[in-house]
Amino acid sequence: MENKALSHFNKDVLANLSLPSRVTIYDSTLRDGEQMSRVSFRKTEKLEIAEMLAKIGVPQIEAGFPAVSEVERQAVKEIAKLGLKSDILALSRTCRADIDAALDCDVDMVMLFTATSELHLKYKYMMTREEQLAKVIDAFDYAKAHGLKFSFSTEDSTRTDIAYLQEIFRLAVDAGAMRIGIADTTGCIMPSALGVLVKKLSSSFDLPFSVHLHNDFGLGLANALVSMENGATAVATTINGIGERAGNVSTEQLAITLETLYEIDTGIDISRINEVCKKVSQYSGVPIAPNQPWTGENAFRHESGIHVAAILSNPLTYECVQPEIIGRQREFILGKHSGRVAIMNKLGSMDIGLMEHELEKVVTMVKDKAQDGTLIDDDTLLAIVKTARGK
Ligand code: HCA
Repeated sequence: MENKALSHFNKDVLANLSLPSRVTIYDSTLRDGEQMSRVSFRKTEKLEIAEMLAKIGVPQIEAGFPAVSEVERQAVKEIAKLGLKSDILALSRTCRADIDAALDCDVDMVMLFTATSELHLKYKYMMTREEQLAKVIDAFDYAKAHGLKFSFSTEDSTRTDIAYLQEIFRLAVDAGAMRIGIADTTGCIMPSALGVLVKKLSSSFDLPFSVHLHNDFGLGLANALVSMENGATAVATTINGIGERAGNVSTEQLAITLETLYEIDTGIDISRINEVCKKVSQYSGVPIAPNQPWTGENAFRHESGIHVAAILSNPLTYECVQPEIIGRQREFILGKHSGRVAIMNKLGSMDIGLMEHELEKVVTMVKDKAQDGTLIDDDTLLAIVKTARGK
């Protein structure tokens, strides 16, 4: 289906951006998503979610953090054994015990990470930079000695000084990391500042560059986009944006934005992503808000009489992405903002024809009845029609 989402302002700006031809979305629903308070997937649910993600073409799945527990390790192991077409990744701290647990799972890539900010070094690790560098070098040597494919990222990177990030990434690059990246662990960086940071770091090394972002300020998606405009080629996401605290960048929002606004290939079939969102909502117990972009029940619902009349003439008037593109359907709702055209359209779909004076009455009665927020469903409308006809 033709993409009609682009405004001419977007087109003008896109023409001057240097964007990657492909962005790798690595979905962390099963790892950071499950770190959300009260979320705990059963192993069977994890396997099913991984299969669904692979089926819709998510290129990489961060399946878990094997060192967390034996149960976690078994789940990652079984996901890796499924033979899915997505690459399966596992998270690991930069220590031998974690690497051993990840090795045991036989995943496609192990994601080594360590926290680099002074705050984390002093209060979490109680370690100096020199001690940290020695630890990281040992982990890289151990990974290499075991023929491990690994990436390396730094936690709390957005509160770390850039020279230290460059120093530690140099070690990872020299040790043969497949990808390097940063995490905005507390979701505290502004888009414009992140753009500067990503540009400096990604242009310092000839390696794919990833970002893992949190949504504490609601800036996750904006930060993902600005990262990509400045050299990032991989973004961590979670279905429905679930994750620690306010969560992560949502897989569906990023995929739909890249495919429609940026016209960048993600490999993901966005027409089937809604099914995965519903399943993850069911298994995580985290409901999808009615106004959630693209997947919320209101995302393609229209009530205002002005909107409905215009959409009936051309849907683009009030929709930039057509619901069919993401496997959904448009809905017209009758309520207190409804107008003649919307009501006539609804009556037409129910094969009900009215005289002009009857229609006038129905319009007034629909608006009156809906004043307190009551939704006018088919039965209510039929009752109103009967009254208007004097029956
Ligand atoms: C966490 C770690 C992390 C980063 C993981 C990564 C974060 O706090 O659980 O580097 O890929 O947000 O810092 O998810």
